[in-house]
Amino acid sequence: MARLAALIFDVDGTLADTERDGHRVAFNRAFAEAGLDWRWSADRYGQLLRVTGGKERIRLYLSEDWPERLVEPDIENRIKALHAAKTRHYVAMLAEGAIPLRPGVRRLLQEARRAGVRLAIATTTTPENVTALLRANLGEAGPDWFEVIAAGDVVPAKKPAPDIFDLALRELGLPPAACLALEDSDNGVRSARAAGLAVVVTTNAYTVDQDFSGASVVLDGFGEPEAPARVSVGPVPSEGYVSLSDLQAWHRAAVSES
Ligand code: XBP
Ligand code: MG
Repeated sequence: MARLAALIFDVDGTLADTERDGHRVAFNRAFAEAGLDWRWSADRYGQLLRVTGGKERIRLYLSEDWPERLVEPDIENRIKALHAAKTRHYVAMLAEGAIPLRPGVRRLLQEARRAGVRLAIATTTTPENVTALLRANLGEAGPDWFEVIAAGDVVPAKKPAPDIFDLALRELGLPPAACLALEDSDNGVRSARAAGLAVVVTTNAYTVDQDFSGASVVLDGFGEPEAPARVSVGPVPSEGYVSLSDLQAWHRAAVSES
């Protein structure tokens, strides 16, 4: 039976609640800076989250709200420039400490490190966003906690395609049965499952009503001793909050079922 050798974390929505008060705000700042009167409300942003990737999200917005702009000859360069400005704003927000890790994340990462369970990241977001989030919350060496950081445009297709999890597995040198994915969204679950991984989901306000078919366990967060997690699919964590031993047990059950 495969032992749990590595945890592969999604970033946005899983490690931290980055979307509504992070990425969305940074997009709006980039739009305003470029003199555009585009503004994404929290609700509109929720609709646009159905595609992963910031450049892809701008394209989706244009196709729905400004279709005539999508056919302008230099539109791809404009999208790239807007996205680069958005990354600059987002990284600056992180450096100011605007976005904390979700409850239980730091505790679980520390537990895994102590137990020799390897850590990896598989995310759609831009690599500098990941390192900025980890530095702001775990200190300068935060990114080094993760042996593999698979992020952004380095693969041909973003989630829900399996490519980014496939890349993380290749770089870890592990088969999917030796790993567990931690995700927050339907696109993330589909991506991880297509890569052959068992998945545990921690939902957030944007994803709570999504279809997580294929996930082993769905909870509202990892929880902490003083703030237990609520489970909607699968077993209840043994202490009320998710510990490494729960993840190991859930991984064992998922692998033996498959
Ligand atoms: C999150 C995303 C990303 C971020 C924006 O995916 O969809 O697009 O919203 O990041 P995941 P960029 O949860 O899989 O990390 O603007 O840097 O693309
Ligand atoms: Mg996510």
